[in-house]
Amino acid sequence: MSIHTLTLTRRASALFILTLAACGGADASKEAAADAAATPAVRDPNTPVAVIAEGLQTPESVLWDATRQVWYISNINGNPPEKDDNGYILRVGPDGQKIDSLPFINGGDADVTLHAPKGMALQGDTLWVADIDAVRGFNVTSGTEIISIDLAPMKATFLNDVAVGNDGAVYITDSGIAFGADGSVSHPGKSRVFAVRNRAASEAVVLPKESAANGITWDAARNAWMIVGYNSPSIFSWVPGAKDATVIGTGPGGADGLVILTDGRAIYSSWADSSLTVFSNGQSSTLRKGLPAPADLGYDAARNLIAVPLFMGNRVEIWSVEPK
Ligand SMILES: [Ca+2]
Ligand SMILES: [Ca+2]
Repeated sequence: MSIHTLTLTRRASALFILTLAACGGADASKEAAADAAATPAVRDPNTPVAVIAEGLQTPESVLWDATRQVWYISNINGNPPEKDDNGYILRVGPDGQKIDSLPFINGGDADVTLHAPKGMALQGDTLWVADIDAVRGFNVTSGTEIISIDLAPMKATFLNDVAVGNDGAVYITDSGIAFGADGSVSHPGKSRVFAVRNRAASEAVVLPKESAANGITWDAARNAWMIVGYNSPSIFSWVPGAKDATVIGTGPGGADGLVILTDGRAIYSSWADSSLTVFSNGQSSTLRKGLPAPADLGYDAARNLIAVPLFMGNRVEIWSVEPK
């Protein structure tokens, strides 16, 4: 299997070169190429900066590692709740370049268990990954599985997003959902957030029934967690230690990935209207549409890039999001 094929879309500079080459021959082409090299390409806001188009099977989450300058992409490979031990995590370079000839972390390997990896978070040299009813820790350099924390005894059914708190704990959402043979969604579990401290899990907060907690991120300005649900239009805030979450706004629903930009705006993906939606000053507004089944977002703050895994399309698009 070919793991990677990369499609870079540098439309502005490429078109410029092609146009001049057609008009002016080889010399003009060389000059244009020199100009393009000297001047950063102007980003077309309606074209992704990069597209990772092959080697992906049901990608759910993308995570940017600023230290190592790589994107991690989790691939469910099959049904999201199925324990088939064939999930995998790929690494690609800053512009989506191939790094690994085989998946970096592969459920197919004898010493790795990985069924349907979803959200990821980095803590030191540990890459935490949500995997149905377990959260697994891998060494981020070697890919070796270090630890697996089983949340099945606490009746987790659909662990989804992972984030590291400023208290050093690892927070994991549980959507609490299950899928029937006909694809119908039921809610046998709670919509909630787990905290893992010193390898011990506890229930941090329970959200409204059937909201299907999904994306979670720390909101430093609010000194609270922000959480969105796949089955709720509500945007939740939870202050650590508080008994309940509160609703701080609404959006289109079907929410999945959630990031907060350096300018303080939150951006989340919505399956309901195939969008990236901005949440700012208590209001949701559409940033970009035309992104079907957009799952858990990656964010490179230094380059103002958001990576969007298109769950049904087996591709990841990296978009430029300029700060305000
Ligand atoms: Ca799988
Ligand atoms: Ca998710």
